[in-house]
Amino acid sequence: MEEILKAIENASIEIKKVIDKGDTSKSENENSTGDTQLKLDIASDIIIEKIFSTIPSIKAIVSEEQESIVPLHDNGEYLIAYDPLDGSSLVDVNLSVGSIYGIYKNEFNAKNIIAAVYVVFGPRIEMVVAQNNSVKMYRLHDGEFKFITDINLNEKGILNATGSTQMCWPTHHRKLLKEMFDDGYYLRYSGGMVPDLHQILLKGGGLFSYPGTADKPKGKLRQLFEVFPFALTYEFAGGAATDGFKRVLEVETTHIHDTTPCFFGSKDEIKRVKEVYKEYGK
Ligand code: P6P
Repeated sequence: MEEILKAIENASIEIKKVIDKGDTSKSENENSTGDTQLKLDIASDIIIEKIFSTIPSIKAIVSEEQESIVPLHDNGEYLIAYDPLDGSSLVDVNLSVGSIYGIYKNEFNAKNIIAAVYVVFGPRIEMVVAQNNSVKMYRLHDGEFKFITDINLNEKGILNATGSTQMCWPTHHRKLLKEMFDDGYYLRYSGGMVPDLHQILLKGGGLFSYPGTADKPKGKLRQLFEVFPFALTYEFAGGAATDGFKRVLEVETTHIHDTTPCFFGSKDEIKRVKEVYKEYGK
């Protein structure tokens, strides 16, 4: 694992240089989910794949930016699914973006995820590592990632990050969110999954939701390289993650680009989500 973490550190330093160069124009291509790829997405993906290909312990990788599984080393122990630069279109308006990595053993599915890493490219570059039931944050300083703090969520928080658009929310989802705002929660949503979830972790808790919606009944966020890594991180930080009904880490994967409705948060907020969704059925 250490060599994988080092590789992610090195890739992040290279990705930062690409972000600073600032070519945020669109490429001619679309990724497998139909998103138009920015040159930033492709450049970040190339950096990560190149570095991972030098690590014998990595058996195969899955990237948001590539259609299929990429085999690397037959005798490798780890499988890595990653989103090289999530929310990359936010670079255009100078908002924070991030990379997300799910580290799996044997198979790309929820029950086989063993660790997660995300990197936030914001005013500072911070890497968060979830493994062995702990969540640790490191910050890039003078070319080195230095340990800053362990991250733990409170039982209940005060932030509410509300994904998608109100017109697409199911009625019961709208009711849930309105009741939370009436209880004094603060809306904190940038449209970047990594900074939005990072903020809730660092500010002690709350709820991030991206439900099944009228336009995306199975949600928008991808299981292997967005949802499962953050679900593991939130659980290791003392919180929880659900699809509205069960642990998100019990969701079945049938295709490497599958999505799922997802809610991440402190235990109290996730309990509240499940109560509302149970009452309304779907
Ligand atoms: P919406 C960015 O495109 C992304 O994949 C995540 O980073 C983010 O949480 C979500 O989409 C935002 O989606 O529909 O709320 O704009």
